[in-house]
Amino acid sequence: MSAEYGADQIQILEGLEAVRKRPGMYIGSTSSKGLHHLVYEIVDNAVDEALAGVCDTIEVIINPDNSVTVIDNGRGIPVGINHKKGIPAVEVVFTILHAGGKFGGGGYKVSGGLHGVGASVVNALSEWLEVYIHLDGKIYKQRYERGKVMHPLEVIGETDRTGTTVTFLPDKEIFEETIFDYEVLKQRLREMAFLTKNLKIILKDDRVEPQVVREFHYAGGIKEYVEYLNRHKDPLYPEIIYCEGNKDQVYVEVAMQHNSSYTEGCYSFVNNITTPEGGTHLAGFKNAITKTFNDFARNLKFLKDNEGNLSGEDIREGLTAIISIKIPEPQFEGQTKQKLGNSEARGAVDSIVSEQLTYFLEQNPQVAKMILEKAVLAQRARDAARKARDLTRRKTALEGMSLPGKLADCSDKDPKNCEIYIVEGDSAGGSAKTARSRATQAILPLRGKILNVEKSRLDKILVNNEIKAMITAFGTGISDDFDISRLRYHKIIIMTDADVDGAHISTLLLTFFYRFMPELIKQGYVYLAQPPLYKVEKGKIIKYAYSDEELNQILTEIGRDGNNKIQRYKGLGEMDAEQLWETTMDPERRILLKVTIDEEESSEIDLTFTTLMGDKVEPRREFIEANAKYVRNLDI
Ligand code: 1YM
Repeated sequence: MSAEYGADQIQILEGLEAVRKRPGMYIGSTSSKGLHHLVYEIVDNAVDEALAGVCDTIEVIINPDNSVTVIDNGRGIPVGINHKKGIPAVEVVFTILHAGGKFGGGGYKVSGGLHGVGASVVNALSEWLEVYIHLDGKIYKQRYERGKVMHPLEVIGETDRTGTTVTFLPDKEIFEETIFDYEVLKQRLREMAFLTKNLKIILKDDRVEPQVVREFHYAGGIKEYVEYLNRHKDPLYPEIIYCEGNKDQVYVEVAMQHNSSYTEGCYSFVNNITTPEGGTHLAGFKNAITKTFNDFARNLKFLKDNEGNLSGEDIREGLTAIISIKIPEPQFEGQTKQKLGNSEARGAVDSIVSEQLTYFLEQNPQVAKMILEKAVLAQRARDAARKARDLTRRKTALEGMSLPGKLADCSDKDPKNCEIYIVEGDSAGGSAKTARSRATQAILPLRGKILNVEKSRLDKILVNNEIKAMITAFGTGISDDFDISRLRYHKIIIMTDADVDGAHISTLLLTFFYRFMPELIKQGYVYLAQPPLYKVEKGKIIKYAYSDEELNQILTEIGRDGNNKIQRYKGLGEMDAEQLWETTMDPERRILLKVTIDEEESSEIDLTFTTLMGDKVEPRREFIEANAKYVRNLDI
């Protein structure tokens, strides 16, 4: 071993030591999310091989000890000595921290996203990692522990194939959570497979008997992705519109199809990484479809000469679309670095979509007609909604700000201190009004079920009394008028019975917030109250249990005998005001669940609401059965 090798080793360890000291800087967090990120980093390198056209199958195995194995059939990571560092290239890949992106040119790299820092980071954060390379007829192996090389790269056998296999065990000293979630990996790997036409990704879970195996392989790529996203909806026409092309070094792929719903689901990706905040590629797409459909609307006389253009939103009503581009040097902007900034992407997507969509619509005039008819209806509903809003605005200007009659408001006027409980039913509403702390807690009782916003356009939604009451109470306005700075309460707490009906009402309310006031959820203002399921009494002791496990725990504590009185609460109405305060409303004692949105999974959330609230019964039944264990905790 040369002296230089030793010197390099010291430098290497310092690099990986930095990763171990501040893992969050490299993988975002050390929570479950960061843990799963390790897998994506290794899979990304294999997907790069697929994008280079030299790999068609990737296998991911969760092993019984919670280590993960990733196998590809690409060229194999190079094993020759890297002249700059004096060690095999593969050792460089796993032990030297580089600032994202790989060396060696050519092709598009998946890396370049938020944490595209690669294999060395995974190695640094693993108790151990082993790499096997099948190359030039030989099998090479190297093992590392917490980033340190355990032995020089060695040949351990012969082979007639090429490819790379990596197995790693996440370090328990680093991660709060080291158990992989099969569903989370499944979701992301399926997305990867949709985005990479013809790549076969196999996921195996070896922790369970019998082994669980799923295979994702889509010859149609993003066309099949759109089909999948629309699978519980009614497509407006059978075709998936597809555009593809290259311009200014940007490779563009777009697939889209309208369905009969009123919500838009456009998802954009850059080099296979989701861009929840969009950016230039999404802007180019929106511009292209707005322009193209308005041209058609004029030509086909859907719009009269004296009528204004269809808005982008009208055209995108019910549209499901995937916009996926590949670009050599993506620049990400914005607070979370998830928004594409490259200006050449806007022009490339705009011109490719404009040209190919125009051609498609000329060839399929009946499809053009159906989309335009829907857009015109959307435009009328939007006009009607605006008029209704203007009317209420004028009315409130005349009469002053009049809060809904059912609202029992709090006296404090500083939103930071204030909470509003949205309560199911008048009787529970009554107890809540008695129980509350008047200074800071407002109560808004809702009568019966609120309107299912998934099945209505904005104009219908705005005349619904329960919804109107919420909008005025919150103070924010809705949709285009929405202004979060006018929010009157920084906690919006949904309080419903702990039964199926209660869960349904909560879901209706969450759907409404998610579709029309998403900022409420994104900024963390929405909560679910957790009423207790049981009251246990033994002599003077009274205890409440919020789950079956807790009930068991309490019974063990106080002794299981004939003197225990157990009451199962069926609804909030069964509690008197004092009990409601003690168990569900007292800030010192209550349990609140904060409702959050993971933006990276928004296509799945959309599907959840469609499934729960849409027209089709069968998928809803399947969803509820599959998620029954979550429904009880309202853990949406
Ligand atoms: C299970 C994980 O890492 N596969 C993989 C990685 C590489 C190559 C092939 C590869 C890339 C190139 C040339 C190139 C990597 N090579 C490097 C580096 N699977 C997995 N498969 N030959 C082989 O990009 O030019 C980094 S990753 F830098 F050594 F070339």
